[in-house]
Amino acid sequence: MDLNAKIYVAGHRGMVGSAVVRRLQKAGYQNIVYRTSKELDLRSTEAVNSFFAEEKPDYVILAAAKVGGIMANNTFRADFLFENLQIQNNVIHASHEQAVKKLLFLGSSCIYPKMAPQPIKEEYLLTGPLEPTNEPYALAKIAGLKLCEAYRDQHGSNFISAMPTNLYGPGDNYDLNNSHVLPALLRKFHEAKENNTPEVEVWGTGTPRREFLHVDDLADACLHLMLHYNGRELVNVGTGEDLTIRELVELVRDIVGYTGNVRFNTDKPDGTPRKLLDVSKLAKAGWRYKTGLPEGVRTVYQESFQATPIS
Ligand code: GFB
Repeated sequence: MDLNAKIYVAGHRGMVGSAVVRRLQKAGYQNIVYRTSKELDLRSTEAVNSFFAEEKPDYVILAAAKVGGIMANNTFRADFLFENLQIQNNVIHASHEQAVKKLLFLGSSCIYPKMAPQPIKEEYLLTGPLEPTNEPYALAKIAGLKLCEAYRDQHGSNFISAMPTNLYGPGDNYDLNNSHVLPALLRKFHEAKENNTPEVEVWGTGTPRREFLHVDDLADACLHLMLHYNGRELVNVGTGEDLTIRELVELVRDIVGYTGNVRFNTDKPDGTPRKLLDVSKLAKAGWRYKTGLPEGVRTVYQESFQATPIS
């Protein structure tokens, strides 16, 4: 990928896409193209085809998706399945039509079976039933990575797929109904501290385990894969370390400095009990994460709540 190559980053305004753009710019890439969703509706086949015919990107990083936390996934089930299928079908097919040299498709660790052995190796895909709260999203992502494999098999396309673990970082979604757990906890504890609220509600039992990766590390891994990985098999991207939601709650509470009570609302879903990724494949390809969770959460808290408060 030479520094003048034209790289299309789909989803450049999202947390992942914006981190990818920052990482590419830092590496000196000069010719990054992107469109806002107003300028280009990725759910429209016609619009995507005209965009690709006009721009003819050399490389594509597909970071556009409809995403959200456990509640959003479980509530907007049709949207998560349908819109993600539309976006990825359009972008992957147009990349094939325009002979894109290489495409990176981004999935999620929720593609693996709910009861997969831990840590989860890439080969455990499709060996058991999915976690029901995010089955529609997971099915869309499985279809996406299989589409990449199929274009490779049928046409020799260099389309690769990476499966990141739970992500956090700048530009995260802090809407309490739709967000993931980490931004939700930051916001809940921050507001409770500001308002002297005696108790904060946390969802589920606190026993599920989750792994968290700073999005800048994911962006670094994406560049690494674009430069060094051309395999058919998907690649897990994570830290290889996890903690319970209860431990995460303690960590975030300490960083924010909230001293009130925490109540676990067990009427809310827990989701999958554990989804720790086996990251040895990526380690063999020469990549490791840099930002530890306490450091990452501290930075995000400072940047998102103390420098420019979330409104
Ligand atoms: O991050 P999260 O929404 O998604 O929830 P998943 C992780 C865990 O945190 C669950 C608990 O056990 C939640 O019950 N939790 C506790 C909370 N308090 C809260 C809270 O205030 N907000 C939220 N959101 N959770 C998503 C999938 O699963 O992860 C997607 O639905 C995707 O498909 C994404 O894979 C990475 O880790 O359960």
